[in-house]
Amino acid sequence: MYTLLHGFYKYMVQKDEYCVLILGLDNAGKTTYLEAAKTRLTKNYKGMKPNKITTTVGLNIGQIDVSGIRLNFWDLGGQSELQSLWDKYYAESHAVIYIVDSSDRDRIPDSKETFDKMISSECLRGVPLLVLANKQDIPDCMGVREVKPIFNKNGHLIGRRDCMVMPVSALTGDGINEGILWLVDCIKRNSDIRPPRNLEES
Ligand code: G3D
Repeated sequence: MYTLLHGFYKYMVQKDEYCVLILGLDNAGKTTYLEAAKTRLTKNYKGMKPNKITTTVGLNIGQIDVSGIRLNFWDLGGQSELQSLWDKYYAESHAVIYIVDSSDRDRIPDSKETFDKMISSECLRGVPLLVLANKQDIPDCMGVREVKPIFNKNGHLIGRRDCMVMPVSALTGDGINEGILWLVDCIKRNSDIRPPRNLEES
């Protein structure tokens, strides 16, 4: 009887767990984005003040429960010497959020080159991709209409995976929920190919 009840309890509280990588050049806003996503989507999470957030060096992690699943975010450092570590995480990931600093036109080619290298990886084949044109609150930044064609250019590298370019401001929080909800749908749809890890709720 105990085994039966325990099995039923496990079934009821079990959550599918997925890993989402947050990538992009240094200063793109990865850490700010993760903090903003946690603040918006986690009950009672107060969040850090923007002036306390420092650029990603190494790895920041965060967890959000949304739409019945658990997302584990890995925000990886974007400095060129740290980019070589990204591919160690590809095989474990279920989705990628790639953050672009839309206010820094000079670094767009660099960001695009890094993006192309990332999506060329076989280990990321078929993984849903959300490209965020961040810092939309800054006047004169590149709008999503300008960013989209640049990052959609190499269709053969993107392949048949779900891919979306969306505007966002990690600082004000505009666009955060929409992006995460879109990604959750894609992750669930792709779960036959990249199945979740099942965990008992802690
Ligand atoms: P990183 O983790 O990708 O390296 P951070 O980037 O999250 O540390 O952000 C780098 C800088 O960009 C920070 O400013 C941060 O406040 C700012 N930033 C991030 N997102 C936005 C945004 O949507 N709008 C604006 N206006 N600024 C943003 P500082 O001054 O601390 O370097």
